[in-house]
Parts: sequence; structure tokens; C-alpha cells
Amino acid sequence: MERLQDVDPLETREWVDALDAVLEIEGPDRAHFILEQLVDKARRSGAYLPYRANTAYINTIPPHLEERLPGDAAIEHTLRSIVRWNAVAMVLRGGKKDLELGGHIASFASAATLYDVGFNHFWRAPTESHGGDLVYMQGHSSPGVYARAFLEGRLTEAQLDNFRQEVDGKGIASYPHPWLMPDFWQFPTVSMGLGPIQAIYQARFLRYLEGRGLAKTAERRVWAFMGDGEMDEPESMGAIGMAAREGLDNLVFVVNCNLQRLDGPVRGNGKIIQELEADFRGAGWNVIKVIWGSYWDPLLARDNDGLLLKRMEEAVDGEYQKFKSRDGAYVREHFFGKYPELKARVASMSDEDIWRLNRGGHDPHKIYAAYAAAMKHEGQPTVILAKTVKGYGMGAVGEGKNIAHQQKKMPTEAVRQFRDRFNIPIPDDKLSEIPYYRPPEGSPEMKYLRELRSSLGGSLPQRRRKSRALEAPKLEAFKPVLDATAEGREISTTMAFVRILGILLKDKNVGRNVVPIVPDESRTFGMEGLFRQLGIYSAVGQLYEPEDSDQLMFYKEDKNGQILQEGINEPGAMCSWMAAATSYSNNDVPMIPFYIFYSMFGLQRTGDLVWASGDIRARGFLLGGTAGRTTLNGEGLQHEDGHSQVLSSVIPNCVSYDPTFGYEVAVIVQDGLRRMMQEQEDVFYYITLMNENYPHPGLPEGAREGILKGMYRLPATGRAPAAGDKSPRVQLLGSGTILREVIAAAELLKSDWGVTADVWSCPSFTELRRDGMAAARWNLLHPTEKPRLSYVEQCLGPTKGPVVASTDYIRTFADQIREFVPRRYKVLGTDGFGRSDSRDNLRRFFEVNRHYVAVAALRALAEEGEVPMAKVAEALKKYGIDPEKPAPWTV
Ligand SMILES: Cc1ncc(C[n+]2csc(CCOP(=O)(O)OP(=O)(O)O)c2C)c(N)n1
Ligand SMILES: [Mg+2]
Repeated sequence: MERLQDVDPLETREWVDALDAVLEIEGPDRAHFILEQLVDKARRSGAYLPYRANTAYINTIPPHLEERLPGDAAIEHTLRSIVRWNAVAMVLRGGKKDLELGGHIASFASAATLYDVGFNHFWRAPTESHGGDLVYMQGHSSPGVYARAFLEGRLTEAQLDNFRQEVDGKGIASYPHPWLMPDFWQFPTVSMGLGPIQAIYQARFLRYLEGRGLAKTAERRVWAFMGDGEMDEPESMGAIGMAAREGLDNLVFVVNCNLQRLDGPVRGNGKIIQELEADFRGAGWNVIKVIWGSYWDPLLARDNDGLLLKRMEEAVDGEYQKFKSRDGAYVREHFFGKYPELKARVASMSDEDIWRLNRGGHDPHKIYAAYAAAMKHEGQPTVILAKTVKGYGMGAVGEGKNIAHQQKKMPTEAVRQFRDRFNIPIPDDKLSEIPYYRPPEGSPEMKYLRELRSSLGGSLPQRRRKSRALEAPKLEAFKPVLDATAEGREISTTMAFVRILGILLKDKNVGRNVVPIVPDESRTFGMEGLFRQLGIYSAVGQLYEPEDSDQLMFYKEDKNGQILQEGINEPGAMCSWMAAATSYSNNDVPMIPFYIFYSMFGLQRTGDLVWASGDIRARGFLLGGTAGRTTLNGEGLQHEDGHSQVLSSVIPNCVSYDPTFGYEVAVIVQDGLRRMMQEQEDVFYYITLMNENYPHPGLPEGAREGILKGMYRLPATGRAPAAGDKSPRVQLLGSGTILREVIAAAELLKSDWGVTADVWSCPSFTELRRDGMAAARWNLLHPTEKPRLSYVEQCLGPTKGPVVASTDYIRTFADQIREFVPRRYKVLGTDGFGRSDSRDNLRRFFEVNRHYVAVAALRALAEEGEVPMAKVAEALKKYGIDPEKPAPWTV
């Protein structure tokens, strides 16, 4: 528009008047139609009309179309002021303890009204007739949420006083953490960006449940609160296109545009609201801007020449921030004062009046109108861009100041001003204590508060810990995978898993609850057979005849499809998994998600979401497919995963396995179902699956317990040393595909060197370590009692000879159990960058193959004096190993 000048104002006037008439007589839809016709006509004639994603820098909803806030605005103001006070009090009181606890004041101060209007009028708690709305609250606004819970009598003063002192179980959590407050918080949001993307997939998952007839979710809404600075995280906006494509009108984003992040302005030189408007409009969202509060309405109504709007549009956020960090006189001089005519318009207003010109995000009426419009909007998700002031009410110590975010101390004088500004009945002589305030029970305020919440179904947030249990199938149900593969048949653990999934999907108790999730890799894992069988979920079904419709396994999209096909989008798929994995809590409908991905693009790519999955108490299965640094051989450095098992091991409630045989996978999945779905334990599973084909033995008798605990001796090799047996002996450990190299090494040791080896399959070094830690800790704390033995010691204690482990993961993985191995322990692993080659070459390169295992075993025996060192040199030579080969992690 900047390059366009009004060369004929009279003609312009005529067109505008004509439009006014259409608007008045025939309404906005007709006006919209005519404008689109005109634009289309101009474009077809060849005129260049660049797309403009922005609307004017004013509220989207004009005052005359605002839905009016019901209820008593004055009481709501009082209640909101009290919430503000208590939120500040809990942080300041915590700050006095000198425990270096931290806490935030400025963020909630800017967001208080945005939350308040939602709590008072919109967000429904779960009841018999309504499943409840799901609200993702901004993490560091938690003091405000606690302050409201305190007012409602859900938290005590003592709990507020223990904010951020969680260790002794009396305090309340710094941020929303379901792990730490499982009856209260539903969604971990404080790692910025994870809230918005989770909310999008949550809204879509509600649709999925409805589409499949598993729950009634049509009335439920997902609300997500986020900071304007947070919008720079790729996760915040990365999935907004999906929300629009799916027409998620059950989703509302509220972006608190206080123009500041932690260090300073979000867009000092621009306008974050306009930038976000363009992004969201372009993506197909309904955008509602709430920029100016009601005090601006008369000024805007009189802005016939557009000068005020011009000034509003040209000022950048850095200026807007500064205006609110100063005072009315400053705003008069520097905002209005830029144009004498504009300054004249506010001449009759006092500096206080000018200061009172409020921002939309602090005006409950404007916010109510925006929320009401969002609730009614159909066919699109809505984003509300609300302009606020960071540190609102903090005055000189923080309001609009760059240091606001981390301001957690206020001198008594600032506290006094805050009290006066919000009219809190705390006497002067009590001010230094910063006492909490709750109006007496039975007061009009308390009655009002309780009535509002009870009409919305009860308090929020609240979290359901358990839902109905699902009965896990018995292990025998998986017989086809428990038995040895037929003579001459070779399969991979991925194929074994797909068979297990097929069995589960047919199970009458749990089949319908299974949610297979894939990020465009079904064919990689041989799962394309499921497309036809289950259908791929699509809100609109299938509007086209698929190219392969004449095939048995055609690409079938369906309104009640069971598969979630997320495209090349691991974070989105992870969020779908989280939504399904917490459906027991959010929807009272337990679901069993199986999300199968390229293992390298799982824990490494989306690790923060996986961490949040632990926090959120997710229950489900993550399958890292084509795993193993040397097993996924032809792909190379960015694909070949040798550390996801280490990454998963750091999540306390993630149970990880690296199985070798189909029966191990079956035992693990069956027990996972039992623990998560039947016993409702808050754990989730990470299982690596490989694409190497080989024959599989059947489930050895008595092996089940050892598989689950993490190690068991392979029966063909397992013999206790006979009395008087003096021959050298070693214990060989392995997992995943490399266990087969270990088995081969045992044969080499026997045939080439006369050494006997017991071979142990170790499906979980991580579970072994946890068991060992528990034993060691118990022993530390019970010095005078009989020491407990770790499971590793129980297994290896009665055996003979040094211990050698080899896996397809970095050494850290098998090294986890070193403390519990009762004898000499040597570990091989795939430290270094992967590369493309044959499996044999890669296993030689990374020094984890049968030859290296044999050499390491001989070396260990030599160190024990069981064989001469010369034997090791001989073995190196025999197996063609170049001792001067560079270390694999250096090249
Ligand atoms: C992924 C991540 N990075 C950094 C932080 C640290 N952090 C917490 S709040 C914050 C600033 C938030 O600014 P904004 O999103 O604008 O929210 P406001 O407090 O202004 O409402 C930062 C950097 C975090 N919590 N998560
Ligand atoms: Mg901000």
C-alpha cells in the first residue's frame, strides 16, 4: 500500500460509500463477495495485486459486534486482582528464603486477564455429560494458576509457601509437571514450543476418537496459551498448516503478545502481532487480534482521517514497549505528539486518562468477545493475538522493562504500589510480610467464584490418574512368534513385531484401542498391509480413487481409519503418540499407541518431546526401526543409530529393550501391555527393531523372566562348569543383531582356542543397570544387613571366567552394568560416525564382530593368566586384524 497514493479522493470516497451501503444493507458476506469479484476481475486483467496477509493494526472484532461479557465485571475484577496479588506474594515470599528458588512475576502479570476470562466463562471441567476442555497453560505462568487454585480452596497457604520446594513432597511444582503433581497438571509446557504442537495434535486426536466411535468429543475444546517469544520455536508454528487442513475448529491458540521475551523485545523493529497474523492467516487460521482495550474505542471511532491508525501502524514494538515503561505524559509526547493534529485530539485528556488507554489483552470485555467468537467459529482453528504489557502492575520495578522477565524481588514500596493499584485489603503494617489474601467464605466474591466454576463442571486444571484397565492378551496369544521360525525361513525383528501387531489388532479386548502411528515409513517396515486392513485416518475419508485401488493392499484413507499417517514429521507423530498415550487420562479411554520410526530420527530428533512423555505419564510403545549402527548398513552417517538406547536410558520411566529374537519382542510387548494397560503403571517402552533377516529359535523354557529383567543364558550354551573342569571359560554378553556375532564368537573360541563360552542374551542393559542401582543403594543405606545382590551378580556370580559384551551401540550402553559385573569386564561397541557399507564390513570397521569378540575374550583370559598373551597376538593375525587400524571413532 505504501507506494499507492490517493490521486482522486472524491472517487475513492464514492467507492467507500458504496461499500458502506452494501455492508449496511446486505451485510458483510455480500460485501466480501463483491470485493473478491473486484479483486478477481483486476487480477484477470493482468493487474499486479500482491497478496496482503495483514489487516489493519486494530482489533479484528469491531466494538458493535462484540459479544458482551455476562456476569459481574466488578466482582471479576476484584477476584482477578486477588489472584494477581497471591501470585506475586508466593514468588516474593519464596524469594525471601534465600534458597535461590527463582519464580516469575511478569509473565502472569501480563496474562492474568487472559486466563481469568477463560476460567470464569469458558473452560469446562470433565463431568458426566462433558469430557472437559483441555487447557495447555504457559509454564512460567504457573504462579497465577496456583493462586487461583488457592482461592478456590484447592491449595493451602503452606503449599504456596513451598512453591518450588518439591523435594520433601510438601511443595508445589515450579512449572506444570504431571509427574510431580499427577492430580493437578495435565500438560508439560515449559519447554517452549512443546505446548503449541502438542495442543494441535491433541485437538486432532479428539477428532480421531470421535471418527472411530471411541469417544464423544465434539463439544470439547483444546486451548493453548503461549508467549510471543515462544512463537520463534519451530515446534510452535511447525504444525499450524495441519491444524488448518484438518479444520480443527476445536482448537484455540492464545498468544500473549506482551512484546517481550527474556532478554528484551520480541520484535523491537517490527510488530509481532502483524507478523503472526500473516503467518496464521496464510496457513488458513481464523485470526482474532485483540490489540486495543475499550478506552481506545471513542478515539478510534472518531479517527475519520485514519491518522490515529497511521500512527498505530507506524510505531514499532520497541516503541510500544517503551511507552508502557514510562507514563501518560510520555505517551502524549511520543505517541500522539508525533503529529500535532493527533496530539490535539487528546488535549482534553489528563495524563492519567492517557495512561488508562489500555491494551486489549488487559480488557476482559475484549477478551470475552474474542473467546466467544472463537468458540462459535466453524471450520478453522482460531488464534487470538492479544496485546499486553509484560509485568503489568509491577510499576517501576518491571512494567515494560527489559529486565521484567527475571524480576522476582520487589521492594516494599513497589509492593505497596501494587497493593494500591489492585486495591488489596492488606494493611500497611503487614505489607512487609506480603501475606496471602482470600476473601472470607460466604463473601459475595467467594460465592461468585464458586458458582462460576460449578456451572462449568468444577475446578481446573485437574488430572485423571487412572481409567478403566484393559486386559492384556496372554503370552500364548503370540505363539506364532514364540515358536522357532520354520526351517530355512529368515525374518527380522521388525517382521516379528509386525506379526505381533497383527495379533493385537485382532484381539477382542484391546484390538480397537491400538493406534499404529507412522511418519511415512510404513513400507520401510513392511507395514503397508495395514493400510487396507485398518485404513488411514482422514477426517474427510477418501475423495479420490487411489492409484493402486486394484491391489490387495491399496492406500485406503477412511473416516474411521485406525492408522495415523503423519507424513515426514517426527515431532508431529510424537505428539500424536503422546495424545494417544495419555488418552486414559484426558479422555478416560485407554489407547495403546505404537509409533514406529527410523530410530535415528526418534530419540535424537524429538528427544525433548520424549522427555515430556515421561513427565506426562504416557503409556505406549515407541519402536525404533532399522536400528543398530552396523545393522542398518547401506544408509550412512545420518541414519545409522548407535546411541538411541543410551538416549532412552536417561528417561526414568522409559523401559528400553534391544531384542534379538522374535520371542523376546513378544515377551516384552506382552509384559508392557500388562504393566501399562492392565496394571496402569506410568511407564512407556522403547524397543529397537532391526531389518536383518535370520532364523529365530523358539522361546526357551524359563527365559521369560530373564528377558524382562534384561539378561538370560542361551540354553544351548548354558552349562555350569563341571566339577574339576580347568579349561578356560568366558561369559559372552550381547544384544540385538550383534548377539548373533557373539554366538558365532563362542563357536570360534571353542574350535580355534579350546575356550568354553557361556552366551547371555541381554535385551536390556538399561534395566539391568536400574536393578543394580537399586541393590547398590539399598546396600549403602543398610550397612549392617545382608547385602542384596544385583540381578547381574545373581546371573554371573555362579559362573566362571571374564565377561565380554558386544552390541550395536556405543560402549556406554553395555558399560552401564560394569559396577555389577563381579569379574573382569570388556566392552565392545560402535563408537564413531556411521557410514554406508556392507554389514560385515561395518562390523569389522567398528570392531564388534565375532573376531573382535573372540580376541577380546582371549585378552581378558590372558590378563587373568589363563592363556598366554601370545595367543592374543596369534588370534589377531589369524583373523586378519590390522593392529595399526585407526580407532573407528576418530575417522
Ligand atoms: C525451549 C526453551 N528455551 C528456553 C526457555 C527459557 N525461557 C523461559 S521463559 C522464556 C521467555 C519467554 O518469553 P515469551 O514466550 O514471550 O513469554 P512471556 O514470559 O513473555 O509471556 C525463556 C527464554 C524455555 N523454557 N524453553
Ligand atoms: Mg512475551
